Amino acid sequence: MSDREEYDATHIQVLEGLEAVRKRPSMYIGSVDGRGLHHLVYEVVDNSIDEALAGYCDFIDVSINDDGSVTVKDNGRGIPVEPHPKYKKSALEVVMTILHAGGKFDKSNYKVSGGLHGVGVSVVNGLSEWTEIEIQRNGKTYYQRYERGVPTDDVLEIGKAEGTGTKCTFKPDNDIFETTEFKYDTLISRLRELAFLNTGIRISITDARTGEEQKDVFEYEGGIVSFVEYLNTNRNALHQIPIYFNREKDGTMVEIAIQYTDSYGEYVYSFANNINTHEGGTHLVGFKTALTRVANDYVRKNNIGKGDVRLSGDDIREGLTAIISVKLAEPQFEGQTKTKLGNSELKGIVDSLVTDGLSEFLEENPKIATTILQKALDAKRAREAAKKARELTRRKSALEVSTLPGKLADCSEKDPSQCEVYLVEGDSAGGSAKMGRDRRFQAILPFRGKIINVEKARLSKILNNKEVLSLITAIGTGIGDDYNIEKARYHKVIIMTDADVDGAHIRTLILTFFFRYMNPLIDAGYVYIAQPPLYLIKKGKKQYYTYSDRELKIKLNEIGEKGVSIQRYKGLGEMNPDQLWETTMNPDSRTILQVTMEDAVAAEEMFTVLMGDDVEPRRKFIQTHAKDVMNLDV
Ligand code: 0RA
Repeated sequence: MSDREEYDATHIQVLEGLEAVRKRPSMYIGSVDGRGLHHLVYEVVDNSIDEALAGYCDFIDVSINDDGSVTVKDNGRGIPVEPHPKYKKSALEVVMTILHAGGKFDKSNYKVSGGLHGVGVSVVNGLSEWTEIEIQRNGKTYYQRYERGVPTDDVLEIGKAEGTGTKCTFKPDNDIFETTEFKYDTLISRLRELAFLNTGIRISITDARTGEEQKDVFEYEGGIVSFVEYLNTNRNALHQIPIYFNREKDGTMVEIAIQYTDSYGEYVYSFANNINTHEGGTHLVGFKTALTRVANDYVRKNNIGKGDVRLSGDDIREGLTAIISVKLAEPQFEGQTKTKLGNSELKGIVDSLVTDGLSEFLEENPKIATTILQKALDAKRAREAAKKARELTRRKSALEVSTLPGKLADCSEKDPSQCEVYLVEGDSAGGSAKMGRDRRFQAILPFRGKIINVEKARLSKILNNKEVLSLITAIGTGIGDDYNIEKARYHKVIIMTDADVDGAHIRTLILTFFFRYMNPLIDAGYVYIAQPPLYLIKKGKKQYYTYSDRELKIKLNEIGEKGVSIQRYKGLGEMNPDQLWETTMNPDSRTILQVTMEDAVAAEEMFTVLMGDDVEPRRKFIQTHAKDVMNLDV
């Protein structure tokens, strides 16, 4: 082939590649909703993280700009701009326009990201209305712009440069995404997580949108030890400093940090190459196996408890907060959501690290060891007592009782996939919802007051709570180990609370309960949050509802502010049935937020910070996040 023909051939290949991305965006980024939108940012940031892990970058700056675009800037080596030997054009242009081209220049790069998101920055480019890249390299600044993935010009030299780095600004395409509004809080939790998982990188984020200005900087010298301390902010630790061990073997790095608290939950998170392995995998299995074995060995050797005690994995993990982070060259991601680590060698590596590290720790800290193991023994006794009580009474457990709660106004449709249940705070709102609903497929379960905080109690006590019980029977799936998602009576469980701090608190309590005991319900995508309007604007005969302060401002600008009256809804009870239906319940006009498991850590933060004993962190959190709490997107 002549150069010309070769150029044409690659040109066509480029267009076809990005055309495919635009035609089937979900194949590349999972979805075109808010989640997919945020993945664009993670994709670009991942490339900078790779550069940092290769040892060339220690600073990443993310900003949401006023025009809705996002900029990611790093101080790495800068994407090469020299001509690419195969494609006969700037390497930068190749990376930006050819699918899967990224990172192929430099095999020695220790690429750690690229499991879930690693589709390449060209995908981001293809799904953006426009993208602008600035590279600082060789003492010069280079620039290229693209529109829907297509370069508008060659790479241009636009000035001098002092250091090196890459700056990428992109504006997600409205034609592709259902929403193009970035959420600061969603970005924050992932960026904070990345800063915890990669010690020594400073990651800053700025929201430069009018009315939303804020900035945060994350840098954790303590790495995952800081991560565990952070997760336990609001819990009472049984030992002051988290236990930490790490090991490197054949290019695979394993790091573990653990800390016990007096809570009853288990908070173990595993990561592979910075990706949260929600579905677990070999590293997690290695961890759990070793933990249970070491604990039992210690109990036997030191004669803790009386007679022949055998702790189960659940016993020894009660009150445990842990991060397991592995970095490896060729991760195999398996499972339904590709978040299960499959590499078999990891089981042994993690097992032996935990065995050595934890045995040593327990031997050297007998006091802490006794405290931890006493707690495990308590857990075991509680479990056994609950089991005995069940067997003795031979009474069908409350969960199996088939009668539906009296407060439930059920729907007439029987096919669960068509059915919705609204969990409504307060009797008066419950009344409006009952009148306003479409009774064919919408059920209403009103509840009063605060439901029990499941973080603070064992299951047996939780089941004494009336509100929780009616929730369980209405949903129909059972809870915990006996969970059966097939029995779900509704495929949409919609939490509808007031748009104030109390409402947020109640919603968080319910979510905590779902998160801990009905996890598959969230996983199945059945849990939603209703979005009642915050304001009713009236101008002449026209009425408008707006759902956030930002939307209110925009609407007021649009309609002019003369002769306008604004009503702020304090509670659902202020709306009449028709209004409630129109704004919040009518499937044709409402917005409901699907609750996802994607960021269990963010949920965890929300739950612990809001639910903890300490009033001060909660007050602070609510003050700084009041509006996000109301717009919770777990
Ligand atoms: C490959 C080679 C080199 C740099 C990069 C990739 C690179 C990519 C990105 C993406 C975002 N920030 C980045 N920074 C660097 C450099 C090879 C060399 O200079 O020898």
